[in-house]
Amino acid sequence: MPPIAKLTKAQRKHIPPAWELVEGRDAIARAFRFADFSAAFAFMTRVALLAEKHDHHPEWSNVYNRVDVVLSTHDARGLTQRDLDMALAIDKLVGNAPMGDAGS
Ligand code: H2B
Repeated sequence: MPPIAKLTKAQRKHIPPAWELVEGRDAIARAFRFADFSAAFAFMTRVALLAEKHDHHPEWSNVYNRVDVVLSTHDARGLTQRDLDMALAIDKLVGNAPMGDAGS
């Protein structure tokens, strides 16, 4: 992958609203909650396919029905357009699924 610039202050206004900045590092996070483990893992499988397609991979953890996703571009040591694209693609996956959002 070619080098990519970190997001400017102006570009950061376009961070999708469901995502929050992580304290202490240049990254964004969103917590998802699902009906059960099976639904959570199905979501992770779909995100994994997206990650391979985008060649951009999340940091995440899963406990039963909860999936915590952190996005940051390791090659740039911070947030880039790749993270925004990935966040939007993940948001699109969950759509309006009733249990797709764990809130904050
Ligand atoms: N994912 C993330 N989150 N950041 C990266 O810098 C990154 C990645 N780089 N996935 C990709 C893979 C790189 O290592 C490969 C070689 O393209």
